[in-house]
Amino acid sequence: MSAPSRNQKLLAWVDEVAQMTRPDRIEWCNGSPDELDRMFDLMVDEGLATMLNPSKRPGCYLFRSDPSDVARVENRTYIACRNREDAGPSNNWADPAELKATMRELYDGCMVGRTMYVIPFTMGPLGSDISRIGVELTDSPYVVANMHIMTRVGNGVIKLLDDQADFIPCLHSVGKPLAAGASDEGTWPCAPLEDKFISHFPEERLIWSYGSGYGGNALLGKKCLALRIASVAARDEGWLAEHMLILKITCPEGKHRYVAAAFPSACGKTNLAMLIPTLPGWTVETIGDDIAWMRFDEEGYLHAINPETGFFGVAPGTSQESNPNAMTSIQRNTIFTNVALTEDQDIWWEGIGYDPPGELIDWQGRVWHDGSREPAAHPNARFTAPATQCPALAPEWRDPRGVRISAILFGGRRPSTVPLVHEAFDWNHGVFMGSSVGSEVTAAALDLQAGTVRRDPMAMLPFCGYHMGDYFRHWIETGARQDPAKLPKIFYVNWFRKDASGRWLWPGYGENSRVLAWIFRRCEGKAAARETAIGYMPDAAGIEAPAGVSDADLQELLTVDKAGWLREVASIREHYATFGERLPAELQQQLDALEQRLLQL
Ligand code: GTP
Ligand code: SPV
Ligand code: MN
Repeated sequence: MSAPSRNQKLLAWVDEVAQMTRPDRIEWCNGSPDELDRMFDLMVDEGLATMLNPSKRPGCYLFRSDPSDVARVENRTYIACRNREDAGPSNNWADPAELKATMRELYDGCMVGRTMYVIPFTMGPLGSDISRIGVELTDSPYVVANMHIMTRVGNGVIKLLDDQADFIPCLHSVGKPLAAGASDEGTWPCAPLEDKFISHFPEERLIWSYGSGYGGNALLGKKCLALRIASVAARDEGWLAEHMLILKITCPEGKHRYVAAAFPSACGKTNLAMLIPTLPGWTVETIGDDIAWMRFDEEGYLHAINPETGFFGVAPGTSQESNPNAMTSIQRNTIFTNVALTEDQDIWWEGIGYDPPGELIDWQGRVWHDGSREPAAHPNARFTAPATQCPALAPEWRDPRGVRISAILFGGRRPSTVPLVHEAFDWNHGVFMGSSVGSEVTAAALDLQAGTVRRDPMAMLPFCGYHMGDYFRHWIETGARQDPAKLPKIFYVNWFRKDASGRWLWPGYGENSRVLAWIFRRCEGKAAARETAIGYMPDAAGIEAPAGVSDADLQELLTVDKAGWLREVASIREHYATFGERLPAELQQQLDALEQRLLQL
């Protein structure tokens, strides 16, 4: 097929990569439904995909990946910039020239026996000045299919490229060349762990990924472009690229506001974005569930877009009870990866809300019975579903101007200390809150001491493409340029409090609407708050308690635990020390001032 583009930079790059990787053929993607069907047919033929029961899940396919290729690989993820210091303490650094030399050897002939797909895509609505164009070259039809759902692929982008629009080159290979005439024959193609590289060259706005076919490692528009590369562009250009959901909330009187929220991976963004309020008269609609690109407009208000067009959501735990909107979203046209298969060709996972209907095939293709020791679905099994299938999707989700953000929420899993909700005194105090976000881990999870907190500033620890100290400074400076009266209010929420016996103090999910309502009223200047050492907080009367939450529980959820917070201060001090001189003095001052306020209690 001749190349359907006149973009010289693009043509030259495709040519150069083809000479290095030597695919059998090159195919330009147009984003059409036919193309998507063809990818699925191809993968069904090769035994990589299973078509699910068309009367239960029309247009749905199941994939089982390799056990070495089930999640992002943070220790194989690199930020390759000239100076090591610019990558900061939270990133793996590599010298760009050395990393390229290593990877060129791996890429040499890596697409032999395969097709190289050229995927032109945009992150963000076509023609929005916040949007970015990327082109992914990949030898994985699974990636093509996922990119179809998660991004805007096709002819509209090709047109923009014809006018010589700039683009971010994203090179991807599964790292498994095929012998002449061979096919994958049911084996998920990828390279061994030590050959996997997820590499970013932020100074040239370039992405090179090798050896993994899964999720954020391979769908390069998502974490690689829309967060790691975009965070660097945002710093240089004065905007924000964040790991945040965006939701629309409407109060009983009919007024609406938009809220963005950053929680670490698997800490409830998809759930909050699709929440169904238990509080009568309130509604929540979805704009996005993972990434927000935000920019101040000429009037000084912060606007956000969701650069994606789909949800790549955690499957286990998703049920009619916990997230009905997600369950509806995945009814059709959805890719399932590493979930279990039922006898009637439907999906099943732990926490889906009903018992397995008979014998299953687990995520590794083995027969599985109820009571088997290992989970049937991988804990990071995911669905890829089009956003348009979400019943709660707000119509303005694709508005190129974005939506005006009234409030920014930070949060994580904190069984103790951090109250249900508190509000920052001002922007810099809010940046301080975001910079200190942490999530509690178990000994099993990360080989850390149980009960310790892994700090994940603004939920961006694995996704910030430069020095985190500079990132904090960027947040401070971005706010400082604006009229403080127009800045969004910043809140710190925690749905994960437990009492001494390990019982949840707060039921979460739809009941979180009670906290959103207080936040909404604060934005209107209507809700009362008391000033505490850690920020503004509601009185018990400010939050309507849900069933099962006693007065004493609510009291505990809304109390400042002085001893706990003094330990928190010490822990944040250690966290801050890792950033050295690049930690903004403003944040050190925030921490010192917090300590002083606590000591006066
Ligand atoms: P990524 O897609 O990895 O970025 O994560 P995410 O933040 O979208 O995670 P997701 O919404 O899939 O998180 C799901 C996990 O959070 C599940 O274990 C849920 O049970 C849990 N969760 C979500 N909301 C709540 C809540 O309000 N309370 C409690 N206790 N758990 C919650
Ligand atoms: C996350 O880990 O935060 C995700 C999943 O959203 S992935 O796209 O694989 O990074
Ligand atoms: Mn995420």
